[in-house]
Amino acid sequence: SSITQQTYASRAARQPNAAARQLLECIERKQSNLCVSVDVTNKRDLLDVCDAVGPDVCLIKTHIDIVSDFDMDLVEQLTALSKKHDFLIFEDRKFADIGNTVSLQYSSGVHRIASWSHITNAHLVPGPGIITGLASVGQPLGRGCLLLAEMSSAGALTKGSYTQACVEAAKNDTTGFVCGFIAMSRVDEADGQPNTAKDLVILTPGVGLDVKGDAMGQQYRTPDQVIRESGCDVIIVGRGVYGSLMTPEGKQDKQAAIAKVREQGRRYKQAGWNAYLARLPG
Ligand code: S5P
Repeated sequence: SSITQQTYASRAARQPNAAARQLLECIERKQSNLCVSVDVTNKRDLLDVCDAVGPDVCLIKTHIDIVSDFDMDLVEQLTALSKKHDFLIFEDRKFADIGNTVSLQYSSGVHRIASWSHITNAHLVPGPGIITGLASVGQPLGRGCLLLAEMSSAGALTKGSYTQACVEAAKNDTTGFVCGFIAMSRVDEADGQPNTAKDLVILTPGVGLDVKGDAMGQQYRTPDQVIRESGCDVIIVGRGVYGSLMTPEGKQDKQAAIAKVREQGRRYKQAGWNAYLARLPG
């Protein structure tokens, strides 16, 4: 049957990739298909948001290169929070170079992403060598990689035969490292046929309940549109959750802002889970 008819638990049981299996198990355990994208530029805010929403998420997504005061202590504290609250970590690095270069970017530099991030992602623009390069680092560590098959922003070029090439690359991947996609729809079943071959998880950004987009091309849909109507697996929410921290009032009264962040986290968690329950067969 279609992946959209199956429970997260049954999919976890047959998931070969360790990171994706842990993610599906965590989703089931916490009844949360919410990933919060914490796109803030200092350590304190990043850790405070993670601590606030931690109980309500399966996954925290980072852009580690925007953190001005980054150091390895941040990674240690983030890892401690992931254990305290039971969530996985997804560094949204969007690798996009030849295999040899991405293997170095993934393992080394100041960020040493592979050492702490359970999941990362890559563009297929350079061809399948990017998977070989990243897998040489990540697969021995039990990490997982998502291919950016579709993007949320207006005018994105990730469509048609490019999207299909990403799907083929994921289905044909022999490293075991590719475990799914960033996509806006159930791309692995785009031909209308159930994907019975290989379970692939679909994580979807561009999710908001209150606004339709931003001034730079971002486009939002609701958790129900993403999970129930489009058959995706995880909602990724950034400003919809942490936004109150960025306002002048939020900067003045951080405690009140963090309380609002926690509240939004609960709201999106509930919306995402309700949409999942609504898509399962009666
Ligand atoms: O197509 C995409 C892919 C990604 S990973 N569109 C996106 O918006 N993202 C990321 O999701 C983006 O980099 C940002 O970190 C997050 C969306 O943030 P929001 O504040 O718009 O919810």
